[in-house]
Amino acid sequence: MQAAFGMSRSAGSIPLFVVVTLALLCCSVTLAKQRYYEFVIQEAAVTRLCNSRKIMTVNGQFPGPALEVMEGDCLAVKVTNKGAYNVTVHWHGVRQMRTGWSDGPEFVTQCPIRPGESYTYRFTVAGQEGTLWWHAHSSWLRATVHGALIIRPRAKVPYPFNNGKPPAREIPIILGTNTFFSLRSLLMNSL
Ligand SMILES: [Cu+2]
Repeated sequence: MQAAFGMSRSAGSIPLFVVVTLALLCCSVTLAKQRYYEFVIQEAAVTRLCNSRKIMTVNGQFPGPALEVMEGDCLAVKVTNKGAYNVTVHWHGVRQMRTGWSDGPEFVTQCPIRPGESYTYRFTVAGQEGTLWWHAHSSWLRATVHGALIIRPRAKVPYPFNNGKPPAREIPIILGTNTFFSLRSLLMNSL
């Protein structure tokens, strides 16, 4: 033991604990993925029940894009605001471990993203599996700026239901309210 310790401290050699730590780090890095997304907040024409109107969207989609990740993944989401209003994005239900500045409530953990500007949210989904959602955390914008965040178990980890097997079929369902009028004008008129 002493000899091994003595060897590890000799010039040019690497201490054993450093090798073990690096090996463990490499393992966790290979299991977890870095995932990058771009959200462009922009107005887009959307048709529902034969009625078209312009609403704020992410990438022109309503609901916005569903993000599919695995537990342990690191996410980076660059949000660019091409709309006319301040906005932030909240990752509903995600435990922000030491990344509170990526949680999203405007004026609580960050200043809003102003029109023409962008902000990159960086966080890890750790110790969580299931379907959450993300949404604008800015007044009426949350009514149309939202989407699913699907967190699957990491490779070789059983699902927490269905005897550990993946479900035969998945259909993300997002409940929302469709209006035929401008939510912004409704809000402005009610103040
Ligand atoms: Cu929320």
